[in-house]
Amino acid sequence: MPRLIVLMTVTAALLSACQTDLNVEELPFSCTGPSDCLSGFECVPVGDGSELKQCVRVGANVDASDATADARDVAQDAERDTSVDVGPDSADTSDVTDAVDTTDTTDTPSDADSCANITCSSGEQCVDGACVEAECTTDNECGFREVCEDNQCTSLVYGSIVIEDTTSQGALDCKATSPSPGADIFGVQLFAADGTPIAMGQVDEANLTPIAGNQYDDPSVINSATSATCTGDEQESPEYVSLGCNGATLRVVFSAAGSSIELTDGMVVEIGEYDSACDQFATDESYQVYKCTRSGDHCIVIASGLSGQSSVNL
Ligand SMILES: [Ca+2]
Repeated sequence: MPRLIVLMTVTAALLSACQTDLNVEELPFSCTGPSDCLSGFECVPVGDGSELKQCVRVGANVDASDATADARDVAQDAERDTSVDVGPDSADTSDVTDAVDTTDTTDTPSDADSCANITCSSGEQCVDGACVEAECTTDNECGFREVCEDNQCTSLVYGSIVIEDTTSQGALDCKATSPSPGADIFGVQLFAADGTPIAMGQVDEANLTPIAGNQYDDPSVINSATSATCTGDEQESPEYVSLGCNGATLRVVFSAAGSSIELTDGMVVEIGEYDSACDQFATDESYQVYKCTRSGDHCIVIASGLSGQSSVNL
């Protein structure tokens, strides 16, 4: 007896749920003949070449693409029908009520993953189970500061900067005996447009040019910097990274409260370079700065030909 009560309770719950959510207009019911469908509906092939049929409103214009997309739903519904009777049932007055409810004329996608099993041809993308012309297939088809992602033009969101050393190989600073070849970066700091400090930069990626004589080849020293302005301490105990000339790169990100900071127009990045900021020595080293996405996949040059301490507008 307890088992029967449980069964009845589950069945009642299932039927209740079905009656609440069911909308006959939107659910494709499988059928084998006219007698399987409600009054006002007819049993027609789904249109994808299979033997599956479904009940549709008499005279309804069956969309071939919808029929293709819904073929899987028909199969799923058929499977569902074997466990819970949600098909047309003249004894079920709530279903009949839903069947004649024509107020809902919206074409709701039957499945959130309606594109999961659909492969579109080149130049097309799947939207709600149908292949349509893609908005883009390459970045070149998108606007300024946009990229093509998932066939849609998306605005770039910047979240890192790259400092690239552009010191020529023939520069005095790049000789093998130089203890600090290339630009010598001790801190990178982000400021708001009004000059308010926002965050110190942290090294996310470094590709230094290896030079045997480089005594300052640890990029992580930047992560301990508290300012991008020379305070004098650097002279007593120089803590900077020498990039190593000609193409070496350092990518820096900024974060606050554990979240990456988006770099927006108007912000300013201060780049602390040791030789000019702290020593006041003339230097023949140079670098340029890029603004990049957080991952570094997309970058644009925002300042070039820099030497020594620099303020760069983002
Ligand atoms: Ca140097």
